[in-house]
Amino acid sequence: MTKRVAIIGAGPSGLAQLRAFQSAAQKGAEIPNVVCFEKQSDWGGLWNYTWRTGVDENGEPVHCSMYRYLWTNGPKEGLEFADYSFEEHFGKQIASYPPRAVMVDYIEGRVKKAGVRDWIRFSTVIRWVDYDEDTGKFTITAHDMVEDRMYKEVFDHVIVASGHFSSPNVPEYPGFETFNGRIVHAHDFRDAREFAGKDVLLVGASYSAEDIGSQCWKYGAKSITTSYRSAPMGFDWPDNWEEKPALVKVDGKTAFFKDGSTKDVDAIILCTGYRHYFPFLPDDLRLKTANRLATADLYKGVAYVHNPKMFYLGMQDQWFTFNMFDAQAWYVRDIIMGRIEVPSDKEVLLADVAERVEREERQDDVKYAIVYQGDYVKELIADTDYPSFDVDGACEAFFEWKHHKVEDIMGFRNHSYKSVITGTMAPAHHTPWKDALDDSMEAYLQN
Ligand code: FAD
Ligand code: NA0
Repeated sequence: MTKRVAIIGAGPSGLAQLRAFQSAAQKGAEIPNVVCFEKQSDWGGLWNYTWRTGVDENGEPVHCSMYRYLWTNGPKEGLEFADYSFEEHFGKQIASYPPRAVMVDYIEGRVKKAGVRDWIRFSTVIRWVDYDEDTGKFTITAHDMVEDRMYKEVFDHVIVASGHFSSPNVPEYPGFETFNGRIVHAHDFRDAREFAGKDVLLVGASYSAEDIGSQCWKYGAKSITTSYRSAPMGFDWPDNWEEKPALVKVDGKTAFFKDGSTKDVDAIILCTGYRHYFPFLPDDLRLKTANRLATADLYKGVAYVHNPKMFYLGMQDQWFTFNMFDAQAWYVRDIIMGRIEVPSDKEVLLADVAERVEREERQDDVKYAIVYQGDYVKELIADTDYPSFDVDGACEAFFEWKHHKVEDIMGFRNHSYKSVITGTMAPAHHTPWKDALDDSMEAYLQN
């Protein structure tokens, strides 16, 4: 009997999985019956922008953590699909840091070409997944929000591709209850113009703090203060941007920091990261991991060691994104289709995880981390027919990107890099990032 495979989520990871199966079918293989469940009414995952915050039109938590005017924070040359280049999609090479709308168009282009949209049940929330030891099968409970109908279906495999940058980690500080301004988590940040003319405090010292602070700066905030718990970001910030150590408390509009200094602020944006959150999974199937390169409990970073019929995509902290999701999706496809064997001895699976953890912890260095994840991508694609590409070249683009950020944090997006898929150099964008206020696809493609 044909196997049945459930994919939870139609973001970049879930779509990679659909494309992986479709590409095998295109080459003449008999593929399983694949059903993808997506709670939003459209595909794209985090890249599917909505103005909504809190709950969506169905009363479900809003998935989107992206915001207006978001441009990719790393060069597109690090994430390009090996089977679908930017040049194939746009008919020309484009600049290296596209805004969100351009990225959505690119993500969609590949799956439209593959013709997999009708494999997806949109506006359908997975409420629960159970595994039956006797039958060796999973039962999923889905909620069709259009028909308002709950139903169960049985599958041989479940692939969780529900993302892990959607459920916010929201700390509380003394004085928040009586703060005289807006407090919002990065997940609910939408439009930097809201903060024009304001003194803004961002708590956190990672990508969200850096980029949301930069957006607020670009769109006219009066001042930016970022507060770090472990270490400052340390860039050469503009004059009206200051880095402070950990926030201790607020009183009225005044924020107090660990070094005894204070700052009066109008708004606080918590850029304090996200949690791996799977409310639809019981204890025995639920991944519990920190946001790191070597996730807990995933053999080869994808197969759940406590039940290797179940898979997770994209659960790692991410330097590589779309091409890593592809590498994972092709690998998972080949396990499911019997082309790759998962060892039956659980000790072997656990040893694989332990080795990855140990290797990740060997060095605490950005270059090391990039190469580590690049090696992981290489490791997976070596065993499948995913088109091999110059992963070392992609790592080089990341190294240059890091260097360009140190040189000029508000100017790094003006640089261009060479595609590792087509070998062509990206053109310089027509307008420096700090002056480019229009983030539409039409404006971006005018080069
Ligand atoms: P997601 O994109 O999160 O997609 C998961 C999907 O699962 C969603 O569509 C969701 O609706 C669905 N889902 C969740 N729960 C259920 C359920 N119970 N039932 C049914 N469906 C469900 N990466 C880059 O490469 N470049 C960038 O510039 C970049 N910018 C980012 C900016 C922000 C603010 C954030 C938060 C992340 C950014 N990322 C970026 C990283 C991002 O994680 C990946 O690009 C990518 O979106 C991950 O894809 P995914 O499919 O794994 O997860
Ligand atoms: P992210 O920055 O949202 O990126 C997610 C940060 O929060 C760390 O600095 C951490 O400090 C701090 N933090 C956590 N809990 C805290 C607490 N209780 N008090 C104070 N500080 C706290 O999250 P993380 O996890 O990187 O950092 C959390 C993803 O979103 C990334 O993959 C990023 O690439 C993506 N992103 C992309 C873009 C663009 O492309 C923009 C934003 C985000 P510590 O001490 O733990 O280091 C444009």
